[in-house]
Amino acid sequence: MQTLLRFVTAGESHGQALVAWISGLPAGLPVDFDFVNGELHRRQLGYGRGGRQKIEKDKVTALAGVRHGQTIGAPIAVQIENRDWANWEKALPVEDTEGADDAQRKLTAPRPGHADLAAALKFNWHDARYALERASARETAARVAAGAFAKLLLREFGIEVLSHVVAVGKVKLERTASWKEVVAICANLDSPLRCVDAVVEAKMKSEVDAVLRGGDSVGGIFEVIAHGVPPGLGSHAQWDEKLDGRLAQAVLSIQAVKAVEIGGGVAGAGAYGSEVQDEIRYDNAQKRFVRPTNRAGGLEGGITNGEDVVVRGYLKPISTLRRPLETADLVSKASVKAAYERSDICVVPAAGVVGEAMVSLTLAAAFVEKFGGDSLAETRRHFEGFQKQLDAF
Ligand code: EPS
Repeated sequence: MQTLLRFVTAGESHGQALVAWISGLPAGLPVDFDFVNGELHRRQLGYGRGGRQKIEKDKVTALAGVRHGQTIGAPIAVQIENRDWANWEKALPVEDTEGADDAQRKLTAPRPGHADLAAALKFNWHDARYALERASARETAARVAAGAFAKLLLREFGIEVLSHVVAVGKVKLERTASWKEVVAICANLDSPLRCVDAVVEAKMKSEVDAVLRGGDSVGGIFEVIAHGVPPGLGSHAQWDEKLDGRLAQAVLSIQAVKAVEIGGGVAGAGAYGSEVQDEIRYDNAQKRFVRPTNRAGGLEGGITNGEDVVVRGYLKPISTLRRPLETADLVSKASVKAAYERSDICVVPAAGVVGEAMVSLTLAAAFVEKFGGDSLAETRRHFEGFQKQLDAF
């Protein structure tokens, strides 16, 4: 479905820069660049990341759509410089200059699990370089920049979106995390894996160490929680308006995510109806319908129900391995070992920050659909009108 709030990204992992274009935000939204850059910084953290993060210091430059520190209702364009470009300019020149072929770092041993082979076949390249450049998770920096703008809008209306790490490999947090715990762990930038339980986090760290020693990689699960979401976002009326489906697509589109879960969706499939549905009560003080449990993850019928929206992303281990798997060469077709340059070992905390961005962009799109308004003041009037309607329900 075509939404008013849209975003796209451009940029390759070792190109000049990443770019994000965001359209559809109301005018008059204050833009806190420290917040946007803080989000980019959070994405660069996490135990088990590779050497690239020592090179990059992600920061946005606004190219369009922001004047005097606020949105002006025009499309926003932001750029994040790739510091590593300096080391790649010769290998990946924009123009096909003389001698460029010699410097080209061709990659003909596709990594199983990466886009290398599928994209080489699709575009008829006998070199996986272009494919990996764009398929690389470096692109997610641009998503986080776009997501930060979505977060800025949501925050104006009391909605906060954060994430924590539920599992790294076989080490799993076996209980639910409260919103308060998630807020605290996100505020602690020194936390190695953003897990709310220090004992479990220590075990996760050991898991990353063991995987590093073995030349392997490890996946895991992150959980994104959106707190303060009003009821009524998304719609049951049409398949592509259902917000759970839209969130699933947004989170599944993140590099290495192979499954998405809303609330207790996976466990629910093996339980009885009476164990899964969340009972409804009316809280007279708050003048709101509430639920003592939130197994639905804040969504019923594809519509937010006023509880926290809870979305989990399941990541496979990343596909670049220091001890590579067998593959077939794109040119000779001979059996060879897959390519290895340098890589991360565990990206679950970083993927969680990307998950926050994707959930925020999806919620912000649904928010703009419901409340509309060309200026923030107009959006606020519509929002407050709906709050009055809820109070009088
Ligand atoms: C990635 C490979 C690595 C990661 C990269 C994702 O980059 P490089 O090949 O430069 O070492 O670090 O992630 C990022 C650069 C990032 O900022 O997240 C890949 O192949 O997907």
